[in-house]
Amino acid sequence: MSYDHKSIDPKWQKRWEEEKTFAAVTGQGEKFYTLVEFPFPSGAGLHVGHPRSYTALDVISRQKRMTGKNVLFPMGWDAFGLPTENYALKTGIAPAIITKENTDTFRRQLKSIGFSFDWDREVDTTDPKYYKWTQWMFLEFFKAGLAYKTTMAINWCPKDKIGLANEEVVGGKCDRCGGPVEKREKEQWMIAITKYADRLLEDLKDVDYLPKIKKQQEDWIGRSEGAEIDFAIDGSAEKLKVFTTRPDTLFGATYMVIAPEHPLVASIVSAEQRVQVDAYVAAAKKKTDEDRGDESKEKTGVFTGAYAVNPVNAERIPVWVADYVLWGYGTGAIMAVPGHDERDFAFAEKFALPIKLVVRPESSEGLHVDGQVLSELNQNASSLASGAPSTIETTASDKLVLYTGDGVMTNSGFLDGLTTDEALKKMTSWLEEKGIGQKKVTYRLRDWVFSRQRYWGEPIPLVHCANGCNKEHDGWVPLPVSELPLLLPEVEKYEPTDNGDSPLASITDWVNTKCPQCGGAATRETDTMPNWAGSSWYFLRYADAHNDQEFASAEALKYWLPVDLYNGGMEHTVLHLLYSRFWYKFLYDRGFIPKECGSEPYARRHSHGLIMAEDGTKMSKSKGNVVNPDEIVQEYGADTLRIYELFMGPFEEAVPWSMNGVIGVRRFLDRVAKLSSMVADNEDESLTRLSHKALKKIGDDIDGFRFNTAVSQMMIFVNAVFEAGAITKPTLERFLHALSPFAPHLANEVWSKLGHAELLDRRAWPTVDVNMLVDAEAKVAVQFNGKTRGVVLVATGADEATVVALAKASPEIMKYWTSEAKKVVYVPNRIINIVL
Ligand code: ANZ
Repeated sequence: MSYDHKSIDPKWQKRWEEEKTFAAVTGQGEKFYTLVEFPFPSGAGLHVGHPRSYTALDVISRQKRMTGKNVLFPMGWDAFGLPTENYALKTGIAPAIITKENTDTFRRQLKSIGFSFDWDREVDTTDPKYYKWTQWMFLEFFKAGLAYKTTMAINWCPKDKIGLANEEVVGGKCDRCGGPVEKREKEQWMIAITKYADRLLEDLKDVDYLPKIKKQQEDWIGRSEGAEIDFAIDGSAEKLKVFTTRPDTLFGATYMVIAPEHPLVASIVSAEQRVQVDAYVAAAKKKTDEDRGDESKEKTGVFTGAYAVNPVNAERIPVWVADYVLWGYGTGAIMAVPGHDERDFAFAEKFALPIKLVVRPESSEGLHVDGQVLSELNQNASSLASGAPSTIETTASDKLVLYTGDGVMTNSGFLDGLTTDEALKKMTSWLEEKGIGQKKVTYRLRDWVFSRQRYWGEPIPLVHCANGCNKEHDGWVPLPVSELPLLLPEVEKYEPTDNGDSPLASITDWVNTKCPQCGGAATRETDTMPNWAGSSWYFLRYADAHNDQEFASAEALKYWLPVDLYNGGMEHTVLHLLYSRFWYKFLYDRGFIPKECGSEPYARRHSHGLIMAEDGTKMSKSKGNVVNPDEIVQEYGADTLRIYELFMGPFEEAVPWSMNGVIGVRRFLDRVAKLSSMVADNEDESLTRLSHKALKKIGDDIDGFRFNTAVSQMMIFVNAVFEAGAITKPTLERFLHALSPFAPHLANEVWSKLGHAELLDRRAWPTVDVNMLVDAEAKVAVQFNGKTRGVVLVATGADEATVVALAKASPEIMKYWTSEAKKVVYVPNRIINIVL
């Protein structure tokens, strides 16, 4: 058979579609829910990166079906988003029209690759039938008190007069016009995800995520235990509150730093320092948090002219403003301990502030330092405090100045001699007793900024009542559920307004409405939701995609949730994963997700590596090095693309595209197509064995995400068939089963050539004959006193006596058998050692 993919591919795709081969039926048998991140349907069409994840989970889904599982493997569109809106801005074409065109293209492309999606469950976040529920969920957040409005700084491009999402700010510049981006204060809807911080952290123990993914979630939540301490300001009634993870080092605090945005800056600054401080604060406003947190940049700062009083020793210490302290973390102010903190150390060195040592490495005697002892100290330090970064550095005068590890307290009054751990506890209780501080847990995680001043998002279904209904919510009144979905009105222009409000704000007859509570005048909220909203719950909708009474029925959720396996890019393992876990937990708490589903949405999360261009750089439109999957499918066939994407390298690693690799895979499939003409009544027994071994390995490799080695096992098998020259029908059929999740079109075609009318996809995964996994013959090394002197060929599992007899029959071996055996050690099928 020659491999004519142009007729084979559509033939089987049509059959799958007609027979609804991959429809998942709720409630039938044992379920398995495989999920891939649904794409944003961009104008560029499908990228070869998409099929990497989709093919992998398609293979798993197809194989699970063959093992009897009822598999849900759905697809949909994350279709709200900036690229579509920006295109609409440029062309004036409505985003809904652009989206329709783009999703049609994506659907056609995905179908041409033969993915076993259940297309009847397709979802689209921009479909009013879908976003009705996104809006409904927002109102649940609102009713639960988790959605609130506050003034926040947004990224503002003064040239385009447009609010920018964080993704649109690249290196402090507007991604659209390249001009500088400023911060602008605006009222924003927020969602209180921080209320769930502890649970989002703790429940990670119940899920099976790649360790690096768990770590990213943990780091993003960033739980820190420490204390808040109040410092008096000399000559002022104001108090300066700091957050520290090291209250034990309080005796070593030699200056304070407050963030430029801190409200105390204005009130404590001295007359002499005011001009300098104001200029510094203005400059800091222009920097991004990333720039400010960048450890490699030189520290900057200004003295405020004010002094704080250290509560443990009443020392007056200067208060500085510096942008390495971030507003929005802790209290936005720190006590600086340059002897034990790297950033404080760098700052103190630059501004010649005093550095005081209050912790010394536990094991070093006599800490009077000279160059000699210091080098030993350095060694001690790095071997101290397992895992903790520890450094000891010197100034030009060779004075010990920076030590970041744990140790023993010194120069610290009532803490002297205690270990770091003991001192932490003692200092914290001392502060609590005196009423100047307390234990405090801080998180890096911030509440979720949920407003966008953009058009192409879900409208927020709230109105502001002019009569002041709903006082406890500042006059914000939710629309009744019967008025959902609140449709996105059509506009003429997609530009935000001059003051940064969304384009919806200029549609007065939409904005002006009636209060659902009192019937009086009211105005609609004109902000829309972020892209993250619709993607926070799409996996729930797949369970029951056409339900118009609920977002999904309890019955469907109970059956399908949690997702058994979720795969996506590492770029989404922080925000999307965190938002959707939070969203799910919230719905779960409100009783909208049955208890049986568990409190985590994804039982297992995996991730794939990026596909790079042939030269190892990122594929990008501007560089013209993007590979179009359509071309591969047309020229080499869908199965070539599928197998190539899995064969190109280990699934988790970034790998460059290679056209030679594609051609190599096509050649392999050409050989597969010829197998049906090699069928004979007999075959070499080793080929039968190899087919079982291959089946076993391919099954194991699928489970372990080692798709590339599964493919190479198939190649080994096909080569062996060509070498043998003949294959029996049962052996070929066994191989076709194992091939079918990877190359379903060709596998079905060859299968049908063997006379089968039934789809291969409906067949059971074959059982491995374990007896076939061992070779019929084994080579046993014959050793005398541990030295190998020869080899005998035995039937697998032969006993010691047989091996000894065979050895004795060999004159070559008998040359070394020079005396009576004292002892014989036999490892079946491998070694016999004769001790003389
Ligand atoms: C004194 C101290 C001494 C500190 C020492 C560290 C080491 P994590 O672990 O990341 O939570 N800090 C507190 N608020 C800050 C802010 N808004 N901007 C920048 N830095 C801030 O870090 C907590 C530590 O980071 C705190 O503990 C504080 O410095 C600093 F030997 O206080 B530490």
